Amino acid sequence: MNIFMMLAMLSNLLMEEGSSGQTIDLPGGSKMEFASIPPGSFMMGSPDEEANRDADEGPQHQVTISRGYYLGRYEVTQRQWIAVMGSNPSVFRQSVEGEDPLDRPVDSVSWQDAQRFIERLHVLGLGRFRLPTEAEWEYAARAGTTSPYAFSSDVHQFAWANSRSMARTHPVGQKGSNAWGLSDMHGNVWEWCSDWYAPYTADRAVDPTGPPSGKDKVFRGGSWYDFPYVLRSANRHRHAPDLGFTSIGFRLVLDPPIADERVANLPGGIAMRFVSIPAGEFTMGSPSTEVGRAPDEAPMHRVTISRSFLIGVYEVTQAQWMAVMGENPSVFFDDPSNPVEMVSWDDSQEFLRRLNALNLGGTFRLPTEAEWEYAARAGSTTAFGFGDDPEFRLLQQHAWFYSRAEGRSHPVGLKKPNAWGLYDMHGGVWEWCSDWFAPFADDQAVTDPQGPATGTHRVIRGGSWFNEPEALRSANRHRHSRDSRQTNLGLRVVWILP
Ligand SMILES: [Ca+2]
Ligand SMILES: [Ca+2]
Repeated sequence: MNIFMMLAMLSNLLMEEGSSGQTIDLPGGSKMEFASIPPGSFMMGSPDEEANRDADEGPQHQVTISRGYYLGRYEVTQRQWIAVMGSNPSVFRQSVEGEDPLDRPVDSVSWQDAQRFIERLHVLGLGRFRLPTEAEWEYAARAGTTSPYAFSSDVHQFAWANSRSMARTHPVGQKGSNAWGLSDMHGNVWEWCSDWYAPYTADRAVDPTGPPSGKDKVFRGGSWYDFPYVLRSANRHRHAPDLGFTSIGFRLVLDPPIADERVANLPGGIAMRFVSIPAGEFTMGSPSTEVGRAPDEAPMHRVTISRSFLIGVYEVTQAQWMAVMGENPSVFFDDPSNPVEMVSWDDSQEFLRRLNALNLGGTFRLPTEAEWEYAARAGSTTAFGFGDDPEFRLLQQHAWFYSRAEGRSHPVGLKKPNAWGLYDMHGGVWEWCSDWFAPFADDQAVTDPQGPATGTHRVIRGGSWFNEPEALRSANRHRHSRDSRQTNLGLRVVWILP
């Protein structure tokens, strides 16, 4: 092989390396690097014969990770935490020659603190971030291995652990990386996962997310404080979500952007923008601990949305309603970008009938209640798409609601979108769903639920400019008779393409 062939091969390798990750620029010039993790299957947990194994690492069971994701190459550092949050909760800030303390992982952050960090990243509009599920974490830590660690050499060669850590954390990445380009999955600091802790079952699982509620959150990987065997890929640990420790930090998942946007061109040059929502699974309803939660949001149950769909980026505006219907019934009619209101559920059906008659391809309809909540959550399990916000401090950045809306509706899209690019899912105007209202039946998992066949009221969702913050939560349910017209009630459209 000549030198040019070697250079060509090397540049190919570099290009593959470059294209297999993502880099996010944080405020103040620091960066956060992510490695691309492929979909696949693995055996989660440890075999009975693994040395120093804990009973809760079994039974081993097959887990499929159905979609690729990006996982932080490193634990979140103190520098990154400061860039986003403006403060540093870490204990290990001492100066050591040849080391920048800010390159060490942030420590002493609770699971809830990690959520606040994620919320802040969302507010900054830097992408769709979350903690890894426990399954995603172990899958990535193993990087294809089935051995106790992702490495075969001495533990201290590849991880900061107990006797050689000098009783502190170290700058991330000093011990190299596993086969998938991830550093310090073993040791340095433990890493919070999104799951509530629960014992395993032997069942095969696809994209498990843990139980819908619990007492303790999972963290993984062992730390500077722990004996080497604690750092094993399968080892599980847990704590209450409001506690921080000097041995626990976290790393983040970056989900791929949802870039698939479609435009329906209405008469008169009026556009209606839609974004593609992926098929998937989520937990519908809210936990009893959620601030403002109502009894009809229970029981929580798993819902599968079996096929992707397009949903309006915005509530239907008055301009769009007029383009299709030729008239504007709204009370707040001073701006055509305001959401249409004073439209009943029956009116919305006539709007959709005429919209479908334009033959723009596919079918337009209202979202089901399940599709609506799935889209509002945008992957979140918190009270709002952007986080729990129990004191409603962040809500005004995302939504129009009572006490912040000056007693009226406002143009769509002025607040921040959720992680899937949807505006005003919280607040603005309530949005009609296709379902008749009924209590949730039970906690059994369901696929593409449509609501009952008959009823007296249609579901509305999301709260409005006239409601208190509690009503704007993703799980909150409300209803009106199908002929009811309100100044704070409109709609958003789903588009199903063949
Ligand atoms: Ca670690
Ligand atoms: Ca709304």
